[in-house]
Amino acid sequence: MDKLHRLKTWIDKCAGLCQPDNIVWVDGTEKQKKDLQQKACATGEITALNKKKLPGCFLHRTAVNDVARTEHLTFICTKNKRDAGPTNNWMLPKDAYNRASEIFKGAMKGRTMYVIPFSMGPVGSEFSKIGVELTDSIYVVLNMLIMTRVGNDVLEYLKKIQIFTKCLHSKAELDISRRLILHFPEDNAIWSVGSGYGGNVLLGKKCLALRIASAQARHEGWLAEHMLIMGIEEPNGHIEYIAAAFPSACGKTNLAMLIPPEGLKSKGYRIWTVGDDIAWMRIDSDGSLWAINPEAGFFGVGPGTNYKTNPVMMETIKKDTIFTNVLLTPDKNVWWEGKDEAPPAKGIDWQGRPWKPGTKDVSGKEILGAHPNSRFTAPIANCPSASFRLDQHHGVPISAIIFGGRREHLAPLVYEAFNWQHGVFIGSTMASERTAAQVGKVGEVRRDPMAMLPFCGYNMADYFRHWLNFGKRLRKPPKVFHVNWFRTNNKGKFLWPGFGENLRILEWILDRCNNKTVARKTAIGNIPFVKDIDLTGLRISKKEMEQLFKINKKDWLQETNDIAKFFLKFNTDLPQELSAELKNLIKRLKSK
Ligand code: GTP
Ligand code: SPV
Ligand code: MN
Repeated sequence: MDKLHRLKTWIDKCAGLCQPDNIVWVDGTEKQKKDLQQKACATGEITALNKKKLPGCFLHRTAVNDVARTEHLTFICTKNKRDAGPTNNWMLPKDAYNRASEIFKGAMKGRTMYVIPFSMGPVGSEFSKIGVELTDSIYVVLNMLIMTRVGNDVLEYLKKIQIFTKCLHSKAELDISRRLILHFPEDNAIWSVGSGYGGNVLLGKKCLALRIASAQARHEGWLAEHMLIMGIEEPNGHIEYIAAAFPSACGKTNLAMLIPPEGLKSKGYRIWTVGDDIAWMRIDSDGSLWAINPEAGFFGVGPGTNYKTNPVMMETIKKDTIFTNVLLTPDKNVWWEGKDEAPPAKGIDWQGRPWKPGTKDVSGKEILGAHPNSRFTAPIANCPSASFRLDQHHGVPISAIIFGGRREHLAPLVYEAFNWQHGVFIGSTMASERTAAQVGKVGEVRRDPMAMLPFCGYNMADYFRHWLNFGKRLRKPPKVFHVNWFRTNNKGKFLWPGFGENLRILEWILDRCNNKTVARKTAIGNIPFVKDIDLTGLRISKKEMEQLFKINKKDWLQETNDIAKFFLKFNTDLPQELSAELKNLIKRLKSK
């Protein structure tokens, strides 16, 4: 019996629907990768960049209306609507398959269907999951080769376990009115059609590793989270690992590879990057929390990335990187707003049009060279701070969980939850100003529990319950914190310098985890005494530090109204522990 029989039957069925001219299996070899790069260059799907300055690098431009995740076209398809919950778009599986089949039908005529067997996590690890993506986009193949572990060893492992997520993708006509991103947790399947943008089409990432995996994790007793993982090593060799959830484009990548600031250099810290976007976390036999990064690459935001904000990433993307929707310079280099060097005198913008600095559109607004959500795809192996434990099957032990978001005025620089349950409450009430990573109005505050609003593959009330129960199974739950790097003064300027300087806050967080420092209890949680934050070498006034930690009770009471409104969505499904936490918060805010 052919041990790949199930896989091949499914491929045949999908080929019958999409009608590709031929089918090519992706084997993960360098030779095949080079051939595909050449082929995609020949059709203009990608452009080879300057071989001296950016060896092995390419540029791709997406369609103009296909530059970010389209959450309104993303669905969780379950038999019962309740299982998708009030925060997800829902479709009946039967209807979803029918609607998408109409678009998939014959969509690959004249094209090749690529079969990509991939592993999220080290091949063969208990933590890992296998997927197979079928796609008609070489861009997707080349990205998946960077972002996941692809190749014949995956197929060999699949022969043993026989379980995989069925991922079907076609660009079809790249028509936004015929675009659907569908998740079938009950069938372990994903169908994505009509898009060519990262989060919509690299199906191992948000679709599998978060939406499908979160639903699996609930049943299997683990957590699939939108979190970075990093290690902080002290000179004595001791490494503490933390996991942090910030919404899209709120600083995960930057934190995961920070460079210690000048003033803390003498302390000799070294940072290890384990992951910048997704964490899969389990309770091990020792009763503590262990995490792996299921990905093998970064899909990072270009604009704002430079040698000052993120030198480690600048080193990482020097070779073997795919750039999407950035500006192309005449010498076949790339540029984006906020890169180190001044804009080139001329170039080709992200839409493929001639561009000069200061070019304005008809309404007089400046035209950007790179799209605000332009990205690069680079292998973790290129990263100078890549953790030596990336391929270890058990991952790393987690000491602290950090939530965070962009809040101009409300949230202090850092505060600590009183306990696990309060920590889950803090995570469940997170909110952030919207960024360019998703289609919608930038800047608008939206509630984004655990940074998972767009990525939770099941009813979020059940997700909160899962988090609450999870803590009870941990022998010593990690401490939970909330950070806000984005508070501004009355002139709209960031109060906190951020980036590498954030290590000063991580230092306090770890001191709290190791009972090395005391904190000040406030209505919202424990906050630092300013003297306990090492500010050596940082020019920040006492007044600014006070502003960063100011808790405005009136604003917070206003916030509790918004939280109550959000909780109402879940009706009686909301765990009673969370409404109790809200009540207590209001009581604390109203006292004194
Ligand atoms: P996704 O890939 O969308 O999940 O984003 P991310 O959470 O990894 O965000 P990333 O690190 O790419 O940062 C997004 C934007 O926030 C960039 O423009 C950064 O320059 C900016 N940023 C990151 N960290 C800080 C910080 O500490 N302070 C300030 N002010 N900006 C920051
Ligand atoms: C995000 O938006 O959170 C990303 C980019 O990490 S994407 O893969 O497009 O979702
Ligand atoms: Mn992300």
